[in-house]
Amino acid sequence: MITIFSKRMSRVSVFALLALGLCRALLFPLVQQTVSATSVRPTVQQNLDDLWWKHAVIYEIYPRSFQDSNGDGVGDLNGITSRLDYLCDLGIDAIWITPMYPSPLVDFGYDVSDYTAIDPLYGTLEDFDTLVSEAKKRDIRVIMDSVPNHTADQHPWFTESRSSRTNPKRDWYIWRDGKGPGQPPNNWQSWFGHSAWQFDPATNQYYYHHFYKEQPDLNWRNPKVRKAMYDAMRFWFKRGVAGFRLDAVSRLFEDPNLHDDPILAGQNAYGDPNIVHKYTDNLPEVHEVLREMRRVAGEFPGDRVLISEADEPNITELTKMYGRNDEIQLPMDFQMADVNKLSAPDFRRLLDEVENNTAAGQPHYFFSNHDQARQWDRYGDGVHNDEIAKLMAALLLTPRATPLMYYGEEVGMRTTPPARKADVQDPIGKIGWPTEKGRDGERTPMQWDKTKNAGFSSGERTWLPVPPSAAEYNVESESHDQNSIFSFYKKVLALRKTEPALQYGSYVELDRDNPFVLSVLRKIDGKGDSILVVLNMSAMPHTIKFDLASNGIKESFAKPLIAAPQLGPDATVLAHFTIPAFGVFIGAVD
Ligand SMILES: [Ca+2]
Ligand SMILES: [Ca+2]
Repeated sequence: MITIFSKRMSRVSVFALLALGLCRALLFPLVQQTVSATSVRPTVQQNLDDLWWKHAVIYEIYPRSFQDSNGDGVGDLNGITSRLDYLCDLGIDAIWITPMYPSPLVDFGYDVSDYTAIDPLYGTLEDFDTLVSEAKKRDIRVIMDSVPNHTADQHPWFTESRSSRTNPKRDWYIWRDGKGPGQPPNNWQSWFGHSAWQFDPATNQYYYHHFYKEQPDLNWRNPKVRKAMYDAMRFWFKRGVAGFRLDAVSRLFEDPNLHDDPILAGQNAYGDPNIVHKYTDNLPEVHEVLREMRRVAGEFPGDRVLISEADEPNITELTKMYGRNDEIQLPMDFQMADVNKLSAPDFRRLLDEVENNTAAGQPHYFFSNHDQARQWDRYGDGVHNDEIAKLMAALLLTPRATPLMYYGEEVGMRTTPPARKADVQDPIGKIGWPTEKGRDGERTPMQWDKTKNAGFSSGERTWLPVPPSAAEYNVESESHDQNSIFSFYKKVLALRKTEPALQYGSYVELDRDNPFVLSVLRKIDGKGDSILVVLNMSAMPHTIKFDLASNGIKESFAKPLIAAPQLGPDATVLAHFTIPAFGVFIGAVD
């Protein structure tokens, strides 16, 4: 059960109103009547705008799967626009939409053939402009994906580049001679298997591709390439996008001397020798480009944000992404995402590391995305998955960080891989079946309601099947159930907006040696209550002795704000605080 104490939730402070912002003010005109929004917005609004990405909740939308507006079975821009009220009501501040550019769809949009257009499958530029302006009315920002490492092989730049060795765009890509007949220039491997070099008979040279052969890498050492890509970013900034999520940025540069990568023991899933991508990943030149991209973002008002996808292996590498506050504001933290087990010590250590990163950068956490199996089953134990889904929601939404949700996690969507090879859409799954079933399982249509295709599409067929779990796990059904995963997300997201400590408060880890329970205090000195978060990551109840006097807490018990399951009045006494199996407690302490 989830408990929210209505007395506290009905408290309307000036701060809460400001934090609620336009989005929710639109939904609750009564609140506007209580305190005039215009009379209180200016001073603090300035502050909030300066730091919008530090207190925002970002929501990733996989556009093929969110909402289909025209019955062709594929999600589209107008579909997203039609669901903005839903996102607003949920409490989302920004949406990141994965690529919608024209694309041959070899890698479902991560092979771009035009950086300044919308693929007709998803709509038109006018539809995009409508989405941005409608989102703005609800105080929701729109973040685009940027795919700078490579283009599609159908991009006109590559068509030109491959046409002759003397073409002006030849040097926009990485072309090299082979070592000899049938021998690629070196041993570099593609992320998706086999040699990273593709022979092109027209000019008798090889081109480099870190990903599929249909995704030739751009040559970021060429200033003309940089200018073209930065101009593409400017094109979208001018249309009002709030920032970019930069795909695969650590792969922007390769060793110009083509050193072979070191070989390791064993083979990978594609049957190739294991190697370290030493000479094609994380070269120092990457940071020069990130600084340039940040300057491009800085040409526009409104504190545009850069988010990076970079699978950084440790905190040192992750910290480099921030630069000196002149590179990425929000580097996605893959270490947190990929703990892959419920472990209080592991999460405590990682949260602590990022919290104390030497760049003082803002942490950016997520658990699921379009490349990762969904958290419902990845962290679930097969029995208590719904309880654990709420635990993971609290773990995502209560630390001092900018959280990134993935569409559908709020209703407990699970990974549903294709049952037959014939149904596989993701090329990885086609190559690797049945060992590797690809990423279709985490990209299935959004589960809105119990109607046809779960409300995703009126078409006869959807591009991926709607999972059977949609009958039970969907927005409509769960919104009528106070104990649902969806209701839990809504309550925690709402609490973030009303409790300053959850948005801006410091982050203090408590009971640090506990092997099962993660306990955290969020606190702003002299401003509102402190918030105690207790997450039991084990299947057994645990009793904890909290002594918070040194943290300036005078009361001897915590007042529950959200708890799942509900706790009895004795349970929240700080001296012997009892948290049930997989229990979540979020409470106020003074
Ligand atoms: Ca459609
Ligand atoms: Ca590259």
